[in-house]
Amino acid sequence: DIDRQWWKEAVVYQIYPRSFNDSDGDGVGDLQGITEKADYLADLGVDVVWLCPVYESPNADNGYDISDYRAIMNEFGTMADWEALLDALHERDIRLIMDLVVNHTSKQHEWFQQSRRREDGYDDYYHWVDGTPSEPPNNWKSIFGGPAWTYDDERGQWYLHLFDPEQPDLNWRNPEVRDAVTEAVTWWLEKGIDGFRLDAIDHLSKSDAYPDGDPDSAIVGIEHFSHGPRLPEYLDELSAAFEGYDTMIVGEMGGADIEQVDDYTGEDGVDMIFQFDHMGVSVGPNGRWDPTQFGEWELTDLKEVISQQQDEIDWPALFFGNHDQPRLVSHFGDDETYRTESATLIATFLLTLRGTPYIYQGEEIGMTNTEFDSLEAIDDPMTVGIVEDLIADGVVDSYEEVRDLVDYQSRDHARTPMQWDDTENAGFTADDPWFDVNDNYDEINVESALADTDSIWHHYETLIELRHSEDVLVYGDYDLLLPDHDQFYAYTRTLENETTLVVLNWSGECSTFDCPSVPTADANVVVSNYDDTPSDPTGHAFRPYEAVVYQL
Ligand code: TEU
Repeated sequence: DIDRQWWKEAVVYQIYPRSFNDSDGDGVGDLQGITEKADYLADLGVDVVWLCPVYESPNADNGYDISDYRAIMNEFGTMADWEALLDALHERDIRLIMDLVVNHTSKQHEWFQQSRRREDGYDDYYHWVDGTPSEPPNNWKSIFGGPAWTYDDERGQWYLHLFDPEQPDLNWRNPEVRDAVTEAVTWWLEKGIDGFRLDAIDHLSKSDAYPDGDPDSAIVGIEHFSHGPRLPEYLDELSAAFEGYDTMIVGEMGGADIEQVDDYTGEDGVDMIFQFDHMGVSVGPNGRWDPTQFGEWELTDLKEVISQQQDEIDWPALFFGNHDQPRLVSHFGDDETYRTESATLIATFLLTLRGTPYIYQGEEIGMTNTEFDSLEAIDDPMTVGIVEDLIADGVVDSYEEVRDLVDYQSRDHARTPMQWDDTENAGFTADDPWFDVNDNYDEINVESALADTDSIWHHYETLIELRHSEDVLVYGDYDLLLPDHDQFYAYTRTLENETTLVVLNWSGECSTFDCPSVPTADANVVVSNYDDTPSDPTGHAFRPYEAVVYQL
């Protein structure tokens, strides 16, 4: 009675092409660079690649501002290069899902150009509102800082952009917009891809009018541009385009509550959703960019959120990092003394929870956050926009005062080039990289990880293999143990008569495990990040970040 789906049994690997591998020495990662690493991905054992946007784009937001949905960005190569990549992956039984950004386009997209000129058929493609150039239509803020509205002199109206001014929001109320999106989706499916990651889809539907938002909210207006009234209808319509194709569709919803997720999945929706509550345990009530409150988190809070996701979401999308987040070992582990131990602990967690796991490039070698000593060193429009707001609003006086927050939170941490070896530029490029390589590449790199059988990389490989061979890890029920313990995160996964126990000592201190409700006398160690873990966890003094999978 298991509802088997290939995308439930899959492990996904996310690639940020700009920073993955540069094949032609221009300092920018590219499609041929990924193809060169197809064997690398197959060796790691992943089943699906999620490719961040590779479409034509002026790169105001590194490809999340698309100017042509059916063309490849010049810097990344040609359509033939893309086809070669698809073939190389398929030959190795790796599927490919594309990132689809349809909440907004680039300002350079011809739809926007036609719309600002009020050309026939395109007049109503974006959110245009009358008003004087000095006063935006309402108080909504962009998720990237600053107002969510920009006045367009050419058309003489304001347009809405929930992200950068270069990313105008499409008007999904217009059925022609929805048809145009469906056409682009179908075009890619016909080219043989295996699905999509749908960007920022919680924002597709906006409130009917454009009323002011609560001025005290961390993102002013969010209640009017997240989970709008017509979102289920739009997703239902979009999902019709996937019918008849064997796809996996994962939607990103930065603002969805756990309770909302299942409303958008299933027959009339997508297969699964990235829900973000667990990423928020380390920030205060004012959200991610409050310079007075960040970085402290409690294991008991993480347990509560993850357990709620495990218990309430039909099929969770599992992730602890992506291209918008700090590096997972810096965020949830110890990126200094116990980097290897804590990175392997998080890997054990990711790959033994119920749901589909997503690995972000570099996690498999324990890549860490970097440091940004000035605003000029930052590429990410979100970090720049937010810091500028904090300074303009007088919350801080200078970059120096917000630097710790940036060093903790910037999206740029995830975007430093992949560290392949210890040669100059980490083997990422022969030229100057578009973005600085993290200084620690001489120590943290793929080449040395592959050579060391105890490395983080080999731990991922082992865990992926285990997940592929054990249904219980994919489909088994999740039951939390010791909910109030502040060092151990422990749980069982159970399927019919099989039980797996996972014990994670999520701390730099030793602690003795004792959980009378679980019979451990006949336990066996299946995987551990220490090589001499005894078979019975009860009474064992777990060492810093010791992470063990047992068969009971
Ligand atoms: O991110 C969307 C995003 O920023 C939201 O999740 C946001 O945090 C949330 O809705 C606020 O409640 C995606 C991409 O992953 C990111 O790289 C892009 O910059 C962004 O969309 C715009 O395309």
